[in-house]
Amino acid sequence: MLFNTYKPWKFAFSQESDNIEEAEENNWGIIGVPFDSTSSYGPGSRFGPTTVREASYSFEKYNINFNKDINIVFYDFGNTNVVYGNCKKTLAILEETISELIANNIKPIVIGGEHSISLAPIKALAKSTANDYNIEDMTIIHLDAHMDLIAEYQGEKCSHATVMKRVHELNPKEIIEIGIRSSSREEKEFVETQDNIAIFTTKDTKERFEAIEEKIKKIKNKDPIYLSIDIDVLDPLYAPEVGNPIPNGISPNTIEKILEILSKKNMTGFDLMEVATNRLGDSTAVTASKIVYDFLTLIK
Ligand SMILES: [Mn+2]
Repeated sequence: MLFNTYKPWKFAFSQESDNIEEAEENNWGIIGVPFDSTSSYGPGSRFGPTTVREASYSFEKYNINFNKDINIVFYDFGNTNVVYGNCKKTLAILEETISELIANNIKPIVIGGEHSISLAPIKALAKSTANDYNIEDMTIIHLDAHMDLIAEYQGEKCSHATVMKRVHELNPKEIIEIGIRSSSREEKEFVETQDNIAIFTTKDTKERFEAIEEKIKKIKNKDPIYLSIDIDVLDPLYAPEVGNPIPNGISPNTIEKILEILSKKNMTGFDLMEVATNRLGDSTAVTASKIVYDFLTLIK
């Protein structure tokens, strides 16, 4: 690349080359998924990968909040093809792409797109033989206003509202949901019958954060963790442009604290979903981009 030029379709500070054959192993790779076909309220998360990446160019190499430079080697491999209107086909394409990443020893960071697509990277990690673990060892940390644990939504199994139910069917060690403040009775009753789903409400994040900290710290250091963030976990004041905004959410400060705890753990994958704006510089896109930037600053 020439001096004084930049590529706003690639995340800032990512490597120049995105040739997977030349990529260094044990690093992270960004994949965007511009899919929003099952969105039930606010559409537009197909623009998330573009607006989140573009917003990354307003951050410094030095991250003052953590007194750290962003010095990790990571790649931005662009967006996957999607099949609009077809959740299953889109997930199949993404799973194949993520499997290729994992086979090259690169851990996925997926930028959505709607939340249904989280299933594909988790499935790919679960199936991979390149890993020295299986899904029964994996904890999913899920930050969201919603549980996403409904069996079917509008008759569809493949939906943004059902994604954690599908993940749960893969039999992970545990799903820890944080920031919850919206649930159907069906979901709440389902959770009560399961011993590998822990729910921390938005109120819990404010009144007993130490319980969340303790819960995450209890995960063995060698055990893999996948982090899935639906940006609607934040209060709509910070992130108004989301598929399903719910008032009285958490603050970016809480996410910073959770990222700091997680950075000391064995992170195996990360996704950030549901940024639904097509406006460059929109506060939701900037806030989401900052979360990806903080993750990359903190992660080993
Ligand atoms: Mn949600």
